Amino acid sequence: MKTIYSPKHVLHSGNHELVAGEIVPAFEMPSRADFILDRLKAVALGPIIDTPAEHDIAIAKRVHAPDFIDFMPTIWPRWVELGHTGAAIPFTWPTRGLRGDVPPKHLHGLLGYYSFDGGATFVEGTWEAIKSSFDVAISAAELIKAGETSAYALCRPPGHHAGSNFMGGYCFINNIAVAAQWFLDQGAKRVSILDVDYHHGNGTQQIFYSRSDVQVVNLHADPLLEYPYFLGHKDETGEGAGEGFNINYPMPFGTTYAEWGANLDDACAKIDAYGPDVVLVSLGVDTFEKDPISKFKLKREDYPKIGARIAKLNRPTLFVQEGGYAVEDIGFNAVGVLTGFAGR
Ligand code: 6XA
Ligand code: ZN
Repeated sequence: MKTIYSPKHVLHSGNHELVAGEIVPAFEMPSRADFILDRLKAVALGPIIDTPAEHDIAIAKRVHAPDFIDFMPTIWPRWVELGHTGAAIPFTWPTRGLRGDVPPKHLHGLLGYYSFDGGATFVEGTWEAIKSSFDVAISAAELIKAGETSAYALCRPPGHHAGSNFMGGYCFINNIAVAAQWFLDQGAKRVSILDVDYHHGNGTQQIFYSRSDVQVVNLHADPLLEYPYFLGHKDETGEGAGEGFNINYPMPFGTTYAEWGANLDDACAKIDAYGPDVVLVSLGVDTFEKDPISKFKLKREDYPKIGARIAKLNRPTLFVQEGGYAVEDIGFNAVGVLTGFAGR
């Protein structure tokens, strides 16, 4: 299996986040990609291409609002113009009782208008890293189009929390949603997205919620207990033409592979029934027992089983990196899924 990666991800670094009242270095940090790369090399999964082709950002506008995409590269220059030196971070959101339909003119207001939380923060190189992550996803999709049966997009920053017109939760462009749309635009009729990250992929769900050409299947921590809190319940099954094409498996804290794997089996049966031309996997490994921000109990030896189960779908498969913050273990877990898929 080939990997696509961009060294430019490192331009998105030094970010902080607010956790339980304390400002701490963001868990989503560059070393995550380094540990994954090290492990990819150690197991010799396949060639690692670190020069993804540049793609037209118009591709991202097929699932994101053009004004949202155009806003992102302006954030850092405008932040600096205001005299700010720290990272750009949203802090006021148009929630219930406020006008969410009028974009403010001031940058601080716009940051809130285009986000759902304060978890997507900008430093000088953030836009370049976002663009490179998008390029990685599309370049990996091109490998599948060219006949590879699988590929791994080592994306950073991740994407599954980003919706059609909002960022949040470390995510800016929804890499997997953009890739799904790209496959359809290239002639695919049906695409399945299987999101195995610990957190519900609210952005991916929102983007495709009323569509039948992309099936979205999410395994995640119950939003009654866990971030992103406001989406990911079982009764969210899609709407209109999309009715029945969104499937959620919320699970309690402490979930082990016995329950999680049973839900994966069920999810895979639903994907089989849908019959997609290609399967896209939002590969988060923050389900790991030692993940610092999560509360599932998957073990290192469980990750190859995930890959092996997905391989049984026997369809072209694109893996797109999402979360996972136990950095010393992230390589074993993420690459474990890929080696399991490859039958070893
Ligand atoms: C915010 C938690 C963000 C979780 C991001 C993530 N306190 N998503 O891993 O998959
Ligand atoms: Zn996550």
